[in-house]
Amino acid sequence: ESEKVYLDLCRYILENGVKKEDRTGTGTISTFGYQMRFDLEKGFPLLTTKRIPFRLIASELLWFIKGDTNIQYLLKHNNNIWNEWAFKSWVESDEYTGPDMTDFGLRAEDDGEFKLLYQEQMELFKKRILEDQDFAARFGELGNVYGKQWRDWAASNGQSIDQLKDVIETIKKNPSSRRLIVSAWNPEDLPAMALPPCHTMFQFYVIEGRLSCQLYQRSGDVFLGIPFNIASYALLTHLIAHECGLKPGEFIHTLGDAHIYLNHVNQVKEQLSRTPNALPDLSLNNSVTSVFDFEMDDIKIENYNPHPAIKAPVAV
Ligand code: DHF
Ligand code: TMP
Repeated sequence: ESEKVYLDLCRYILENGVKKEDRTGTGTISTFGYQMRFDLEKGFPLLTTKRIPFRLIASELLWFIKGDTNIQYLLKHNNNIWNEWAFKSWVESDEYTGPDMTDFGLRAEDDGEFKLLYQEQMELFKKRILEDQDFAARFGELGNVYGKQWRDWAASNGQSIDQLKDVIETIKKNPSSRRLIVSAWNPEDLPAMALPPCHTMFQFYVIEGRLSCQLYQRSGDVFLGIPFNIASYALLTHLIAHECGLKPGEFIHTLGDAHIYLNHVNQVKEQLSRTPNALPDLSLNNSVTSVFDFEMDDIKIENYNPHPAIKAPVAV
């Protein structure tokens, strides 16, 4: 089963990783340069050694595909995975007058009283993003993140480049092309992003009627982020293959700084003690033909039999 390559990555870092300080102050064990291959014909790579909430992955991907960069869309889909990074810019703004939220991620971990205060502010923030359009426009925005770069890259001549649409057109017209690339890494825009893109660029490859995708991810949170990233790019590859009349081939995941946060080590060990089950299947609504028309109800995971979820704090 192809989940083994992920478990091998976890084992590799536990055994060979080196302690490394990081931006969030949490600390990691890290390695540089690692590659995993997933054969998409052998099942959909949604991990079974812990339950992964697939609907969060699907709604995040549809958000990217729509070119949206505001967390309001995610909140409407009950998806909370990007809240902390929008909340951060809110509590650091002049308009915020509530209790001090400096380093809320770290402090919520070791101060129970503060955690309650933080959760209360976060709930108020979410409610306001959903109910107040003007507030959402100013503080739900993550800046020029993935959706913006994929669909509306600002060119120096003032025009906009739809990289995703262009790459799909080229896959159809010229599948042997070696230039099937989408880049989220826009150096000019980095200051205008809540988080510089982790999945920085991806390339497609067509051979014998199969569409493969390789992602270069500059920074990978092996326990929390990577399982989402694997499933997200596997889903994107399926969606594009579906539109182009191709079969899905391989997803190749190439990592730069691959790290396990020090407060995830016990969770990783627990996960490694479990035996993987068969991978699930992906089912797409055949009446939808364009990648740009998919909605949540058109995307289903079947035969998913995971072990229970394992909780871990996300480093902000
Ligand atoms: N920062 C860090 N430090 N690691 C990340 O993985 C990360 N990922 C981001 C943004 N910033 C990040 C976007 N993607 C979760 C998963 C992916 C993700 C953000 C968060 C996460 O917390 N997953 C939980 C379940 C969350 C839920 O059920 O709402 C998990 O257990 O997988
Ligand atoms: P960094 O910008 O300092 O590298 O921090 C980003 C952290 O978020 C890092 O731990 C990697 C993680 N991450 C993922 O693993 N996958 C993702 O999709 C995103 C957005 C972040």
